[in-house]
Amino acid sequence: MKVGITCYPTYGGSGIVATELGLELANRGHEVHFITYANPIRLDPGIPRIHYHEVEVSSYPLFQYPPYCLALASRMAEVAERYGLDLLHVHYAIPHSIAALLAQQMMAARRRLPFITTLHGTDITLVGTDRSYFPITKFSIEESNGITSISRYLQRRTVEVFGVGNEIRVIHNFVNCELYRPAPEKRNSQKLLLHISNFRPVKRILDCIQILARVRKQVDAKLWMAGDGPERGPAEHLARDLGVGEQVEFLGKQDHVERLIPRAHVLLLPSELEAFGLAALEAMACGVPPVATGAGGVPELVTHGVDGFLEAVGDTDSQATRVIELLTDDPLHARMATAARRTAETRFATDRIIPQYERYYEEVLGQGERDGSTS
Ligand code: GMT
Repeated sequence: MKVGITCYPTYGGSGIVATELGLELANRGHEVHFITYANPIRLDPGIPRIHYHEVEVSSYPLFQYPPYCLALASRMAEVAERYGLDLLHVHYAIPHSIAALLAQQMMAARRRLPFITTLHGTDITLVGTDRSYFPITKFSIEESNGITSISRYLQRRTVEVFGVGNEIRVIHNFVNCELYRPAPEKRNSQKLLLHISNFRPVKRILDCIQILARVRKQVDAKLWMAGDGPERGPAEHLARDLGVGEQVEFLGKQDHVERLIPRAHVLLLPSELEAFGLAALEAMACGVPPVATGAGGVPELVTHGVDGFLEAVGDTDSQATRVIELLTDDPLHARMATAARRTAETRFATDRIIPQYERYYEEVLGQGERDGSTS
């Protein structure tokens, strides 16, 4: 198949999932065209069957807001026509889904160009519910030829919030278990906690600092904070206030988290809400047990007490207690690390999930052949 993929190419789970999906599809012989405003992170140049088409948004003094959605739609239609794309697959509904709908309509006189929207999280739970975006998000879901959601939680929320009637297929996120693998010999000698995110308020990164401060009352541990975003300043400030400034290292944005994760003993994911929690899955694949909150879709991934721990949002005391258990009880840590790796391999490895996308693409393409429609 020839697939056009659009996502946010910056740091963030939805862009990472889209990029890794494209790489896996190309690996399996499909032709993949990324249509985005920048080269997606984690996409190295020169990979066979992968193409990248930049969306250029020209500015004009009249435009207070350059119309990115229109430039994207034009580029999608142009690439679809030139390379004979079979379908478009957009990640994160806003505004990618609407751009795909416009591209489809631009192509309609010539041929059918179906599009699939994958919902990732805040496109539904936060941004999509904002009054200014609600009607267009609902419309874009209803008009998509296929909709997937990265967890059952998000599927349920989408129906509750938007009252949409079309099928939403759950295809969980995945991890490349060859790339993300345990490396106990690389584990840091001092106990190491790790957090990876875009440091937005929903990630509650200040809780990571609180947890470290409590843990350090019993265990000599340090914390690596990978990523960047609006909460970094407050987190640095809090670390100094709690007297753990020296034990928290802010690493900035990291391109190769698969090299970082195996060095840690525990992953912290204290989020207010996660539709899935990709960082937890990446850690589990590396045999690093997550201590997370049971918010949103995380319980579909982490089984409390088996391959990680789930505690209430904001309950940093309980989260710190779980971290201490893992850092001080080696057999427990080893058991959970093995179980976490097994969960990643048996339920979320690429060879389990990518075929679900392939089958879904075929279904969506087949729908058009059956009813001979142009959309
Ligand atoms: O929704 C967001 O704010 C961002 C999005 C992203 O691009 O990082 O994250 C969502 O998608 C990830 C990949 O599917 C999920 O692992 C995250 O749980 C989800 N974030 C939230 O639901 C907050």
